[in-house]
Amino acid sequence: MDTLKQKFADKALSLYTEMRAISKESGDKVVAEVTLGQIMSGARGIKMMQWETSELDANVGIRFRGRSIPEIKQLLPSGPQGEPKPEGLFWLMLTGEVPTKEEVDQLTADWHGRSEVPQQCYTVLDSLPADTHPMTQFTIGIMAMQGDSIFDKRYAEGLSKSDYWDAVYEDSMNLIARLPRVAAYIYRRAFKDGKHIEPDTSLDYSANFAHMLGSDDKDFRSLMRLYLTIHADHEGGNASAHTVHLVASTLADPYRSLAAGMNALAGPLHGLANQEVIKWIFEMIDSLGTKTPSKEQIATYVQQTLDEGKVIPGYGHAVLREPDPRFTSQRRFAEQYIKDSDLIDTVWKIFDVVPPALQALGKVKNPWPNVDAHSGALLVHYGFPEFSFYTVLFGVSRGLGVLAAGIWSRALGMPLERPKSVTSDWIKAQAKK
Ligand code: FCX
Repeated sequence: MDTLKQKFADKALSLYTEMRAISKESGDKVVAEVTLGQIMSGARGIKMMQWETSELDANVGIRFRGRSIPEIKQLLPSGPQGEPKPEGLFWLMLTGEVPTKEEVDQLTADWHGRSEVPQQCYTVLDSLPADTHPMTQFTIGIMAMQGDSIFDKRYAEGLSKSDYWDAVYEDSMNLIARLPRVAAYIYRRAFKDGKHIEPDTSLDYSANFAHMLGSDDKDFRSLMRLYLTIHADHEGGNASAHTVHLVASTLADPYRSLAAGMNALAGPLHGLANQEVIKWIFEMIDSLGTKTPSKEQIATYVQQTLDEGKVIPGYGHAVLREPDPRFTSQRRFAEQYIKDSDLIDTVWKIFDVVPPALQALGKVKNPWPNVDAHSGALLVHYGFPEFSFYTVLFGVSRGLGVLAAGIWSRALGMPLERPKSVTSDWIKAQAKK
């Protein structure tokens, strides 16, 4: 067994035993109340699942195994310019330990060794019109590889419950290894006339992904390391993570559960917001007739968007109540690496204008930017203006978190998820009580 798998197995076995005992001894303990308002507003704040890899604090933002984004930037082995490698985050999420540089290098090599994408995936993608939305292609590409599922095969042969995690681990590692190649294939066929670029396995996961997309710029490689790290996980309740968790709880294999989660990520209130942000900014620039709009012009355009009954993409969050540290880390990146970009200046002006405009509505719980408010401008700067592809980048990263969490779920023997629903009659009756 490789080092990562062995470390995980040791930790998971002892936590499994501990959790079983807690469930037996304290399973009846009441820990929370649920209001009618919560039931009627998308289950906000209801604690209803266990998720090992990260936890979201409304004010601090995401913590991966207890470490905030500024902390992981300090702690995790990094690329040459200091941005953390997502390989290290994956290790941390699975083991709770910060890996050494050697351990991260081993993981990079392991993923390279698993990264061959089966021909049928390319054949299926090639059968789709090239202008099929990249997220649709991504989900179909993942499903086209499902026949390779080790979990599926071993389950059919009579896999013991205690070995579920092992097969899910193998599928998850294979999928994570393959996702950048599938994503790059989609990008190059949709936007670069199908001129594909072979992987370079001398590079780390992120730099190789950047290379296959078509850029060997060292700053873009750094951006990819940061991007793939900060988008990976946001605790379990967000729509993509929760979907993966729910589908996997039926013992659907990682290919099926990840594909399901990617469809959730493709919604405009979730991951698709990263394309919506840049689309909205481009439309604003067109409408105002200037690439350097003033704050006053932006404020007028924001008001117009709100008056049309639309949301301002990239702002607001179901849990966060402060500017998203994932936004802030991208801003810091731009401050460090990018000089004189009108588009990035515009993103920063929007940051000054939108929060007071949303606060003035009196109903928006979080007027601050989320992760999607900044990423598009960075990608445009590095030569990737094709915004319909952006959510696929988010998806490659999100795969790391949700698949790591999925390995934990099977190792801890988590059961089929089945919360209770109620009808409006029940709600009316409760309201009268
Ligand atoms: N612009 C305009 N109105 C907004 C808003 C925004 N950015 N954010 C929230 N509101 C509105 C809601 O639409 C709701 O209006 P309603 O009562 O008339 O239906 C009201 O404010 C209260 O919503 P609130 O409780 O603050 O927010 P929710 O938890 O319901 O929704 C999201 C959270 C993220 C869906 C919401 O803020 C939104 O639509 N933002 C824009 C889309 C976006 O950026 N999504 C990406 C989120 C995330 F980071 C990710 O998953 O990638």
